[in-house]
Amino acid sequence: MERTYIMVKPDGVQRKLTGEIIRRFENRGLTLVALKMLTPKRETAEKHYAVHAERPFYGELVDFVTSGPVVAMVWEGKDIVKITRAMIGATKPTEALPGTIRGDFTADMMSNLIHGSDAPEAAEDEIALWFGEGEL
Ligand code: D4T
Repeated sequence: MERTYIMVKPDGVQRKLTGEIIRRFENRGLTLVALKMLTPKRETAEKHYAVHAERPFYGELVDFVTSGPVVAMVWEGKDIVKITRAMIGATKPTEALPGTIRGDFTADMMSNLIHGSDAPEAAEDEIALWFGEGEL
């Protein structure tokens, strides 16, 4: 079964949207298989966003995601990556449709509440980065 890595970012935790986000995924019938709260280490956040290392927003992005507790989760289901990405909404605020998590709760590109893996292969790498063997 396909798995994905979902993370409620520090702004989502501070705004008390963790329950709302989990509720949406559970209502859809998706399966939560692992969950923990942690304040990310800089090294983990740098690896997670390594694809953006050369982009001008990289430093701010790593600062942001390490600024407080996040809720790290693994969700499972058929086509889970595509389904959760559709429910999360687009990265650009102008393209995040109403009805999506970003489209309903944020209009900011950086403080965008939630991360979801963008491909099954990326999901497996991210799950291995954020969770130890015994945590799954
Ligand atoms: P994440 O990875 O956090 O789930 O977000 P997305 O998958 O939707 O978007 P992304 O990886 O392209 O970007 C990661 C993160 O960086 C912020 N960002 C992105 C930004 O501040 N300025 C930018 O120009 C881009 C492309 C927003 C999300």
